[in-house]
Amino acid sequence: PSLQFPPLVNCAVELLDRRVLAGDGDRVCVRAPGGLCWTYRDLLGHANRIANVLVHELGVVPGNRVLLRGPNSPMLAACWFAVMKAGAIAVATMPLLRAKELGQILDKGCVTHALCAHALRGELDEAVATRPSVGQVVSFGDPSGGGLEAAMARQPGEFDAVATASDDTCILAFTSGTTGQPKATMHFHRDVIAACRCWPPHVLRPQPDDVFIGSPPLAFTFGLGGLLLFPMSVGASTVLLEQASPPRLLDAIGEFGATILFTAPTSYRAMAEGVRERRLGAPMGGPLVKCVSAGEVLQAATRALWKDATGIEIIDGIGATEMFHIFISADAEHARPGATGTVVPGYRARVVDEEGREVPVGTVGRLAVKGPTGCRYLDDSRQRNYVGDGWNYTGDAYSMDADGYFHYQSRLDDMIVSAGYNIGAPEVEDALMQHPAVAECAVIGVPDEERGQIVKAFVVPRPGRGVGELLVRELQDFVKRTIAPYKYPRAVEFRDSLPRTETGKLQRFRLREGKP
Ligand code: 3UK
Repeated sequence: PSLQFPPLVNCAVELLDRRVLAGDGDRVCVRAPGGLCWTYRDLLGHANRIANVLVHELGVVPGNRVLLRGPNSPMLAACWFAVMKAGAIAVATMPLLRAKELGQILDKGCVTHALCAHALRGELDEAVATRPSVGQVVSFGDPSGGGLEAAMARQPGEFDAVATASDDTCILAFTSGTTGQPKATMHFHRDVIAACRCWPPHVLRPQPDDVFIGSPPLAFTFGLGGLLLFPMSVGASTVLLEQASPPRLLDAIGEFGATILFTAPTSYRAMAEGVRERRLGAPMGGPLVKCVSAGEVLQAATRALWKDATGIEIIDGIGATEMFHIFISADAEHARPGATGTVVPGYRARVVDEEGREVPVGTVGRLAVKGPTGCRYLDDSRQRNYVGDGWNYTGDAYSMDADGYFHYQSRLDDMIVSAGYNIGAPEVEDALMQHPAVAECAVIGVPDEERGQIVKAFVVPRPGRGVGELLVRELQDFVKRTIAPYKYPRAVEFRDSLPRTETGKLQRFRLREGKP
């Protein structure tokens, strides 16, 4: 697929209007629990009405930043397409954000308008109260009527999309923040289309009759691509769930006959317990064919657990908000346990040292990536620090093997240095996960006078496992037998749960700060 774009491109027209014009208007596009089912023509009509509300009732002009807020739902998807068609810029926010964080986003993003699910108004209203620059906040899904739906009823279902330039910004994506500081990245109309033409056709290879489902929020580019743009790019359908906890997701896969699943490693681990009896995987006669994991390292133990329970080999992929979506990945046939995969066609990737020079095969260094979708930070100082010569320097330590497979080591700031040894936290976690008493675990370096740092493990035991000194010693011996002995955790603490972001990422900084 071409990565060259004409000067004028509107991504909503490419993905939605053209699909209806091409005769796919009656195909099912979006479904949700409760029986809601929209065809491509329905979604286009709703998006057009919302675009008319934005432009004719709220005074949105091209380039305005419109905040979007809601759990995953067909209405949120319609709002997203409306913002695109109006030539405005979508600033989508994670559902769990509080007033303080929303305030930072409103300020940084220079937001002027907001479309917000009724149930999530509280925190937004609090943030907007002290910010007169945000002119209009309109609710959808208000059970007492009114709001966006009432305004839509006054508007026609046709709207001529604004003729945006292919390199007009259409998305301000805020990173989910494993370090606590949200960063904003910009994406253009052409980036949205480029993302649909790189990883999906080369690795996922979806078909028009596929049914997509998953947990990542549409406010996270992993979810926006996986659960909205990629299914629509082939005329497939998607299921948008307001609640996608592991048990609900399992129920919904069966209920909707989902064939392609997107979620994070922690969710695969949690679902592996309940999935076996349901026989959801195609190798066991169920509907599910492809399972995608991203957002965090996929441990070999998690891959094996899921394969054992469903018969399905997970498709791992590393992506980033900065790059919009996945740029290193492997399909099920090419998956190698312990490796994320090879570079996705359209991208280039290499491992470099501190001076930006490529390091030899097998050497650990910083992952650098270049491609059609990244990276433009909203603020210049970040851009200077992270991007050079078109290369995007990620925060990840990787090595590349002779076959071009990239092996994740750790986040650069998570590398533990103990008595002169470099130890990647995920490697120790992977070893611990193979022990039957361990449900979840996290490893950090803690200061130590003698060794500089020592390896400390936080372990969530499986239900019914007694914890104590005996298990500590057993886990330590187990790690020593599984990987190089000097990597074993000298300290072990048991926990009921681990701190994670809304996107399933472990927040190691919280463990380092000693926060629960
Ligand atoms: C980590 C992974 C190991 C890695 C994302 C797919 O996660 C996404 O974006 P974020 O900006 O975070 C990026 C960082 O997350 N990571 C992501 N995937 C993997 N580490 N293996 C993986 N498979 O540290 C990376 O730098 O929140 C993922 C698509 C779109 C995305 N935005």
